[in-house]
Amino acid sequence: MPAKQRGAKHCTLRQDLSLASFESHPTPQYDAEKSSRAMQSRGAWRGSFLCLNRRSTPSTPRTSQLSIHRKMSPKYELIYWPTIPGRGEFIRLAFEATHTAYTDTANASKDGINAVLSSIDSTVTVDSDGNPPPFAPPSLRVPGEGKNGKTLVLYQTPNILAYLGDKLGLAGEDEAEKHWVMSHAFTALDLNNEAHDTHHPVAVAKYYKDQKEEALKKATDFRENRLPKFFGFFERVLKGNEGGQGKYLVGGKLSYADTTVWQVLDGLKFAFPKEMEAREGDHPLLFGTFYPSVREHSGLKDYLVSSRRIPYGDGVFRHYPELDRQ
Ligand SMILES: N[C@@H](CCC(=O)N[C@@H](CS)C(=O)NCC(=O)O)C(=O)O
Repeated sequence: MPAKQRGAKHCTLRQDLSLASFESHPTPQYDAEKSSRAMQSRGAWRGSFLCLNRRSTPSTPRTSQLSIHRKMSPKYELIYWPTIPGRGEFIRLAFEATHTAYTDTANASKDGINAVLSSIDSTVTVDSDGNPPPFAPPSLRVPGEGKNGKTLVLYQTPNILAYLGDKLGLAGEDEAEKHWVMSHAFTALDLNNEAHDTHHPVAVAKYYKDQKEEALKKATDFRENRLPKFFGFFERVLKGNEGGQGKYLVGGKLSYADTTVWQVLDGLKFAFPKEMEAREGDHPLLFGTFYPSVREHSGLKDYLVSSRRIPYGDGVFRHYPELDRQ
């Protein structure tokens, strides 16, 4: 097996495996080529690309559409698993909200996944531009911004968001706001992780069906105790930020805290529709003002109905009816 394919068990994209777990336990037996063939035979690739391109020519790679749409060369390159929104979506939203060109490499072509596999090649200690290796996707490549004008490679979703927040004007108006934005965005990413653990509470690399009993307990606690705590918190933040009029968590303009909280709320609506419907009325600013306002924000509004927005499926946010409110 070529070295660059090792450690990429993540990409088996088995229908029942946890996303965060795609993941962490590289297996010597893993064979990316076999896995890719298996995906194709299951229609996984085909289905995904059809979905991705459902409003455009089926064979047009997503990034080509984006580049044409933006009429400029993307400076930023997102390296993330194809066909799932996952943690890559937090980064896509930052780009889309600011009309920033980017390449979503793994979704741009069938071979794009090789960039993801190379990025987590377990034999690499440092890349040709002097960057240390990413631990896990997503990572961000920024040509010209690394040491001596080489390509900079960043990983960790919160780190990428903080970097882009500064560059794209999504990080608040001053030093204090910058850190408030970080605090709220990272809190939303905690909630994202807890949502993942509802269906994989024991082992990220095992099937949901093999931890269903624990998942039922975990999801019950998540729905009954954790969701109201997080929602109540964000409601308080919105209430306290008078300049934001319920639309923004920090200050009077959109930040990556808003896009990140929004994405988690949206994913939760997919995963726990009954629970969310029952709870929304308790948090009128969060669900009555903030959620629809961010959705309508310039850049996001068009993106959310475009072919670039990848549907939820087997990632962090999964709809298992038995885990929802009964
Ligand atoms: N804290 C990291 C988590 C990264 C992560 O778990 N990535 C998943 C995909 S969303 C993955 O492939 N993980 C592989 C692993 O943890 O071994 C982040 O936010 O970027």
